[in-house]
Amino acid sequence: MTYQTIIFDVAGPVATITLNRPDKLNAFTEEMHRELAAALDSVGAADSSIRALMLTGAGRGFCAGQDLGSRRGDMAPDLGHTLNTLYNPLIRRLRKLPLPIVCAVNGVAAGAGASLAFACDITLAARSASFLQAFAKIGLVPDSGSTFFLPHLVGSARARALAMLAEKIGAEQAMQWGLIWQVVDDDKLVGEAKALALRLAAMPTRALAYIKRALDTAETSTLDRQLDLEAELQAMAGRTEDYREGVAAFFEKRTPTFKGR
Ligand code: T3D
Repeated sequence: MTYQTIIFDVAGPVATITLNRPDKLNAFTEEMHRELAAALDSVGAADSSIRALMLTGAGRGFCAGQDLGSRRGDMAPDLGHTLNTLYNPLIRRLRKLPLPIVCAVNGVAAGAGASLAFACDITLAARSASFLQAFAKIGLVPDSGSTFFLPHLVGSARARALAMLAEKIGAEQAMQWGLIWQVVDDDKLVGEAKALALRLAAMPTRALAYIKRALDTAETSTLDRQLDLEAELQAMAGRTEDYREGVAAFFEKRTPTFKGR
């Protein structure tokens, strides 16, 4: 498939998706949603040999959320429909993808662009990047998971101020508040994100997928339910080839070679 709004690149076990509408700071269009869905489906396909995904943006922005070009004028579009058919499936696809996702936020992440960064597993940001809950500025409600991610990541007080005041915060502050994992010098961002994706791709992929599932479930669970889920997931992890390899490598005092099986 050829893509117009994203760049989809596969190098060994790592796939990279680059949002590619730099003149609009990679704002979402329907076409971009369709292309992202297709790329994510191919990455997550049962016969795929990809074991980690990296997501970033082209140019000086990461993603400015919905392209407002199609929202101008005297009209009342059904935004619930857009969320149900485009944004929510995207966030669900990312969270359910049975692979680790590294996000490299190369510039401003605004509106649903910020939600996208928070939905990934490990998010790095360039020192010059910023995060903006732009929604209230245009009369909207944070979406694409932001009302869920924000309070879980930074607590209620900061979540409310970020969502209501719609003030931009820098990458350093985002890291200090726990919105992202690490800040990296601008010129090192892509290299570090690729290295991290490669490192994750050499890890026991199925165990990483189960970790994703356990942590996602924990956000709305109880200790009792988590204990049951951990037992279920550990039973599956214990049947993997990678687990046998991990234990064998431990006793043979060597680095394990995981195959993602
Ligand atoms: O509608 C639905 O379906 C519901 C779903 C909603 C999800 C959402 O994401 S709603 C939130 C939408 N996004 C925004 O409100 C953010 C709008 N953008 C900005 O606030 C600013 O552009 C930024 C803070 C992100 C960056 O500011 P700055 O000063 O660095 O750049 P700029 O000059 O504003 O933007 C550069 C260009 O990108 C500019 O185009 P031009 O004038 O050079 O031709 C600007 O218009 C364009 N651009 C930036 N964001 C968007 C955009 N064009 C269309 N849509 C955008 N969201």
